[in-house]
Parts: sequence; C-alpha cells; structure tokens
Amino acid sequence: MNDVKKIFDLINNSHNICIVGHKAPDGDCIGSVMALYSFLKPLKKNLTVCIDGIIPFNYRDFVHEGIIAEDISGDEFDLVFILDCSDVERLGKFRTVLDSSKVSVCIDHHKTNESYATINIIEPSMSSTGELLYDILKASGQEITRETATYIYVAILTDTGKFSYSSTSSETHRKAAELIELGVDVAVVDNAVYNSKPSNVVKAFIECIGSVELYYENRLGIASITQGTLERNNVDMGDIDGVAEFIREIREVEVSCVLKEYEERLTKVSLRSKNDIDVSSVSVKFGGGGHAKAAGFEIADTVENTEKLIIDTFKEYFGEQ
Ligand SMILES: [Mn+2]
Repeated sequence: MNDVKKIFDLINNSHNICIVGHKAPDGDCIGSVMALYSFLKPLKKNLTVCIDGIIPFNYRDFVHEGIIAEDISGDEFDLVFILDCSDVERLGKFRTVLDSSKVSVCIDHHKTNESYATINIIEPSMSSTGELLYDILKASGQEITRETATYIYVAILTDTGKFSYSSTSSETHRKAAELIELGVDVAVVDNAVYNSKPSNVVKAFIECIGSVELYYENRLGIASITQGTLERNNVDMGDIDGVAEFIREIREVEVSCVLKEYEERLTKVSLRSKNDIDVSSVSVKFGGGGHAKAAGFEIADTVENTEKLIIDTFKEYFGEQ
C-alpha cells in the first residue's frame, strides 16, 4: 500500500509517462496496458504506449488505432509502467525504456518476476496483472470508467481462462462483479475475444491441433505451429491462440506443449499443466519463466529437435516411454 501511494505521487509529479507491455502480447498484457492508459488519460499527461509485436485480431477492437508507439529511441520519460512482464528480455524492442526513464514501476503476477524496476509490485497470488492493477487503481480513489473497467475485465477473463484456472479466487469473482457494476457488457466482450475468429485462423488452428502427438501413455501431448501452417492459411503466429489449452482437454494429458516455429532454428515452447506438475520450474531451466500451470521458453533449434528435448525432459516426471 505504501508503494501504491508512492505510485500516485509519482504520477502527479510526472509529465511524460510511458506504459509498456510484453512482446507477443496476450489479453492480460493488452487489457492491463489499455486500462492504465484509459485511467491516466483524464490527467492530461503525455502518454506513450509500447507493445512489441502484433496485437492479435481478437484484441484489436480494444486498442485505439495508432496508439501503439513504433519507436521510442531518443524519447525521455519521467516514469515508465511495465505491466505483466516477468523479465526485461520480454520487453522486446522496447527494453531500452528502462534507460530512458527516471523511474520505473513494474506491476506483475508472474512468480518468476526478476524485480528489475525501481518499484516492483509483484503478486503471484493474483490471477492476472489486470486483477492486481484493479486493486491499485481502486486505491487511488479516482473514478474507474466503464472503458477502464472493460479493459481490466478483458485482462482478468483471458488470463483466468474464463474464470476456470486455479488462480481464480473468490476475490477475482468479487472484482469481476464490481467491474460488471461499472458497466462492462460481458456478452460483448465474450463475442469480441472468443467468437470473432476469421475462418483462416480457425483452419490454421485445426491444422495445429491435428499435429498432436501423445507420449507417456497420453500424459504428455505435443502439437506444433509451423511456418508452413501459417503460410498455407495466411495467418500470423500471434493469431493462433489456445492450442495448448485445447490439447490439455484430453482426459489423460497432464502436460500439453505447443512448439512454435518462429525460424528454422528458433522454436518457442508453450507448456500447460493440468494438475501438480510445475511447468514454470521446467521453463526456468531453459531460460524462460511463467506460472506453475502456464509457462514457456525458447530454444535455438528446429521443431523436431525441440520435440525430442521436451520428451526427454519429461522423462523425469513420467518415467520411461
Ligand atoms: Mn498475465
């Protein structure tokens, strides 16, 4: 709470304020960044918003046209907010922002967060950065508009898997209820986020799902998103979401994995766990991070070799094939 007061003093004393999310943004990142932007807008500050990477199509309705800065080199900031980002590397091309800002504030819920900012508010018990941000914004006493509430709702809804992951607490639901009282239209948000996929994106998704291979008596499921799939269907990597969650729906699957082929020798690995296996500790071993049930890392190798590495890594959990 002391930190929260400090943050609002900092906001009052700053003019040039930057808000940054992580690269390859998800709903929590975009919702939180936009919520803070819309909250600060009436204060007449000079606001800059940075997110490295394409905004997935289903969040484009929530991001004002032209709001994301292309390049901030040469800009100086009094204050930067970094949201939902566990390490500096995940800032992507905007990682220089830490050097060009007098003070930095990190607000995050990843337990692997490296506390790299001047002020770090890290709450791993929170379902989402959006939920944590809501507590902070509420503590300011300033009005939370329907627009700000909607952004926060998007962040919470998506990072809890529609209020289904174990990180969803009774408090999460209470806050969601408050957001609805502030005017959030849950059906409009649901349609925008979940029922708005173009047909080529769904076809690409089906191709990825079809690639699934199961190991260790179906306890480990691995699917891949290859450049071939993206090209054939004319979609971007960021458009395909939820493959790992879908594979996890298989009854016996304990851990699901998606291998994303960014380059011939650059594969990003997303891991999802159903019960007790902590996939963030697996990811940290390979230089990544995340949560116990959702984590990831990248490997400078092909999809095929990365798949072998994953199968090998999970021998420790699942025994011999
Ligand atoms: Mn998050």
